Amino acid sequence: MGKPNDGVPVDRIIKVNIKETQSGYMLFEPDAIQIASGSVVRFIIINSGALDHEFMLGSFDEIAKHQQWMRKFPDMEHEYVNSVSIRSGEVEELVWQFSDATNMEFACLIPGHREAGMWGVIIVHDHLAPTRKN
Ligand SMILES: [Cu+2]
Repeated sequence: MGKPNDGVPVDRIIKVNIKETQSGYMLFEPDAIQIASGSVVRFIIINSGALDHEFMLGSFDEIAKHQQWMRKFPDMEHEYVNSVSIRSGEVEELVWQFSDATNMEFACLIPGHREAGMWGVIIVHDHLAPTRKN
């Protein structure tokens, strides 16, 4: 899975844009990202929407569990090392060191947002060079 950056240099910067469509979808662009195992990635998350959003990284299981929890306690303040909040019009960063090859998810777990499209997949590969560009 991985962990927050512990000071090692970043291998790659990935920009993720958040947008809301007129038909009610809320989307991450891109929504599928391939990453080399062992690499350190700085995600730059740009909230182009009118609402505040979140970017949370985790296994599919972790994201599903956290989504249940957010439904029960929608107003609870929370802070996690694998999550960042991005207010409308703002830009935030999350640095993550990926470990082994696996599939992960990123999502916004504000109630209703993941259902409106705010999720994507991260495929962590062994065979990608760490410096590979998009
Ligand atoms: Cu959201």
